[in-house]
Formats: sequence, C-alpha cells, structure tokens
Amino acid sequence: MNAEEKDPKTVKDNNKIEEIDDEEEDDDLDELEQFDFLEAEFTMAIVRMPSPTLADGLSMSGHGRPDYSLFLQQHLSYTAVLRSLGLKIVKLPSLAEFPDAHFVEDVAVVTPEVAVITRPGAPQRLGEIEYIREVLAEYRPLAEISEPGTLDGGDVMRIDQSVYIGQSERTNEEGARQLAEILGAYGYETHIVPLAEGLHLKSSVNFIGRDTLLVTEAWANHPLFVEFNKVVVPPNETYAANTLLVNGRLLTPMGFPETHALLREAGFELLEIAASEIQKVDGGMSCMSLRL
Ligand code: CIR
Repeated sequence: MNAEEKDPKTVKDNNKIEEIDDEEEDDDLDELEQFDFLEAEFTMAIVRMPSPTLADGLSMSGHGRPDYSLFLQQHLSYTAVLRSLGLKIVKLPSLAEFPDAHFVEDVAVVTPEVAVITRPGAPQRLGEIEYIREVLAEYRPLAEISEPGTLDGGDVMRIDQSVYIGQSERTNEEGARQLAEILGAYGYETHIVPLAEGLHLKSSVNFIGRDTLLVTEAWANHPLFVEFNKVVVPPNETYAANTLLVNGRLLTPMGFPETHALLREAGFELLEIAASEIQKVDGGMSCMSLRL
C-alpha cells in the first residue's frame, strides 16, 4: 500500500490542518516584525468563544439584546487585533450554560507570578471558574478567592507593582482583602477602592500607558490617582473609558469620537473595534481576554 492508498482522507486532513497552522504562524511573525520596536508586555491572550446563548447574559445597558452573529464578528475582530499585536491566541470553546463566559477577564487575575481564580460576584457566573482553572494551571501557579469573598477581574487594575481593587456590587470587602493578601505576598502594593457607581472599576478607570489614566469625570480628581496624568472621557461617552492597553497600542470601542480625539491629541495610537453588541451585555475591551 502506498501512502495515498493507506488513508487518503487522514493524510489530506492532516495536511489541511498543518496548512492552517503554518499560515497563522506566518501571520503572527509578520505582525511581530511590524511591532518589534515596542516593548511587548504580553505574549498571549486567552479568549473564550461566545455562545449562541449570549443574549441571555447579564445586562444593565438598556441597549437591547445583542445579535449573535454580529457579536461573533466583533469578537473575531477583537482577537485578530490582539494577534496583530504579537499575542498568541488561546481560544477556549463556548459554554452554552454560561452566557457571560466569553468575558474571561472576570474569572481570573493573572500577574507574571500567579493566576488567582476569582469567585465572581454574580451567582449566575460562579460556575465559570471550573472551566478556567485547568487552562491557567498550564501557565501559572494558582491561587483562589474563597467564600465568602467575591471578586470579578473587571475590578482589578494592575499598573506595574501596584494593584487597584474596586469594591463593587460584584467584588465584596472580603474578596478584595483576599486578593490584596495573595498579591501582597508577591510584593505588590495593593489599594482597595470602593465604587460609588458602575459595574466594575475598569468600567471607569483604565491605565493607558505613559503614566496616564483614562477616567470618567467621577474619577478625575480621586485622591488615590493624583500622581497620574488623566484623559477624561466626556459624560456622553463613558463606555469608551474601558479602553485596553496592549503592547503599546490602545484597543478602544468604535463610535466615541470625542474620547478618541482627546487620546490622539495626547499622542496615543488607537485601534478601534466595533463593539455595539458587546456593549449591549455590558462587556468591553478588557473583559474579553486574559493577557499573559
Ligand atoms: C456581567 O454582567 O457579568 C457581564 N454581562 C459583563 C461582564 C463585563 N466584564 C468586564 O467588563 N470585566
């Protein structure tokens, strides 16, 4: 029997798989060359495919139910942009019973030293942690937030060796305290900051590089952040505050021209991503990936 007779289908399928892998790697290399002048903080992003049940996700936005296929397209553009910034994408399968599970940021806090599995504050999302634990165990030693603590990753903003933890409707005092203790043991300086409004801390405050925070007006004069420069998001564009710094570029939702003009004037380079459907279920740029 020659190779073709042996199992033509397997041979053909294997080739096809290899072809796709090679193509993706070539793309990654091209993009890496394009951005090799940057200090690449992140080399990998973990994302989870959205489920057809995603319109049942938690939402306070009042913008209606998201369209599944448009959401998929927007998620695809988001991962393509991360890949173009030199990140290898680890794509996890969708979880139909957890319509918010593609918002992977909330189930873990990852630093270079440790991955802390959270206890999401929304009871409907608690089960998601079972599906991230073994994935992260491949990349980091694990720690966990335990009952009665609750914590969503969206409430955690790390800037070098400082970690700001929002105490919100999702993150309780005990969850914030536990995270501060875990990261404190690795030398991080931690700050717990109660939120007066908004879903998560990073719904309103995000580090965008060059000692600068992108903030909503409510946070513009917060004493905890006096040492930072600020770009203040206009009140009609607060959704744009969740803009994400990745390897020197800012991923920002499309359709917020005043914020984008302020950022460009300040010298930041933007990559705009259509996010209409993501916004409908209160998601944003940071929550759709875990960056490592
Ligand atoms: C939720 O309410 O949990 C989801 N619908 C949205 C989570 C967004 N997460 C984030 O910004 N970190």
